[in-house]
Amino acid sequence: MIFNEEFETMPREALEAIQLRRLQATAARVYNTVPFYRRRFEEAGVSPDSIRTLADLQRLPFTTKADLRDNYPFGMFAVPMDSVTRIHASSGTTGKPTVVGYTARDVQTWAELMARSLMAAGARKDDIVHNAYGYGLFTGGLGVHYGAERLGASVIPISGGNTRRQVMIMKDFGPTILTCTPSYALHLAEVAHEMGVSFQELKFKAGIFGAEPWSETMRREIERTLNLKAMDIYGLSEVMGPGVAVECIEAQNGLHLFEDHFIAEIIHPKTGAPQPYGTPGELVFTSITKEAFPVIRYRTRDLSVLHPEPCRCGRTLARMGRIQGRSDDMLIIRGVNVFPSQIESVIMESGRFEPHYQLVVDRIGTLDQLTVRVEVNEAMFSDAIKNLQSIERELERTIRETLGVTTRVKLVEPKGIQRSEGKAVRVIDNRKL
Ligand code: DLL
Repeated sequence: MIFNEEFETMPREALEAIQLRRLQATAARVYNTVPFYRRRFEEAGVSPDSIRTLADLQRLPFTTKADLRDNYPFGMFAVPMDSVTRIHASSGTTGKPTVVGYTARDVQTWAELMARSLMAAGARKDDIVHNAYGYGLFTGGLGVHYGAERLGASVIPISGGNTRRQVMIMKDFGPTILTCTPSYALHLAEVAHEMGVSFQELKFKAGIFGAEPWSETMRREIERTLNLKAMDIYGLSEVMGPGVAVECIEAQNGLHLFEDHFIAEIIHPKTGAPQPYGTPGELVFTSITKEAFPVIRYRTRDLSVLHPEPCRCGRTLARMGRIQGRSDDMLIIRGVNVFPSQIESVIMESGRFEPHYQLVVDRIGTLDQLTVRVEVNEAMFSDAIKNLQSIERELERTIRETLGVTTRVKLVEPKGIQRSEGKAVRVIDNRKL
């Protein structure tokens, strides 16, 4: 490790001392500059100087997506607009997006954290980064872009889409690092294959994939088809964008959280009670260095788990487990709770299907029905047309035996599932219509 070793490998007590100092400064700043936080602190009977230890963080109130929406668009900003140099937004599934702002220093901090992320995932200044995250209001494109520049690497700002052209550029420019969503990585591989381009002849050594849930089996599939090492990267606009946590190339086992900038907690998604290390629950973040848009105990709805043990790469930063799903993504099918990522694992484990699937939820009378649409390859489709049904029943049985949930499996012809250029749409919930 050569980048910011100081923060990434320091003893936890030293790191926690920095966190406390930064937390106290952030709490004082939001109290004095954001009317929403002052009101919330007062309602909870806390003032910034009542924060004496890191444990006092738990006395501060949570912030939710609804709070951000109520203050749309700029009501949560902690600096005047003339200090804001960048605005991003995350598209909500319903209604208005969530709007976030950055000062010039925030943009620098973000670039630094993204440079550290790329570094942890194996990128160096002599690398060429093919950045196929979307540029625009989405934080993926520009987030990775600034980080790659900060690292000193060469960045190809290709953005998402126009996939055949991307393949040509990958072939001609010889990029060594691929950054995009995991679903788009698979689509790139598919189009490359159609064009007669093999990833074996491309120069990629690592891919840094995130912005949507994916499973360990999907990682293996991506590593095999794209002939690279695949690392998971996590972040969200409300907290910064990509670069909140990332896997290291050495261990590929959990995402290192940049705790010198963010304090992470795990809480019980229903009761809000803090959970100890090792117990899964909802991730909550407090930003401790942001100027324009600090967040206090922001409830992400993302489900994960935290581990404090140092990693074999040398980092002492806590690690979060791969995101298991979102608490609002959980499907309850006839009383059984199931996350899309669990179904993905079962589909991929069998090794027979393409890594393209979609879950459709309908209400039939008073009962919810889950249809799992899974794509098969050309060979299987022509070959299996006769016994398609028995394959469907078999997968239904495996899903039922593994997850305890009854589904209907529908095999789909090659290319039958729509490809995404950004975040894949895995769940179609017709109950909400
Ligand atoms: O998706 C930021 C990002 C860009 C992360 C590029 C990684 C790479 P939003 O659009 O605000 O920001 O969406 C944030 O996406 O709350 C998670 O539910 C989901 N998400 C992000 N990264 C992962 C991941 C960006 N590695 C929301 N695994 C988050 C699973 C992820 N889900």
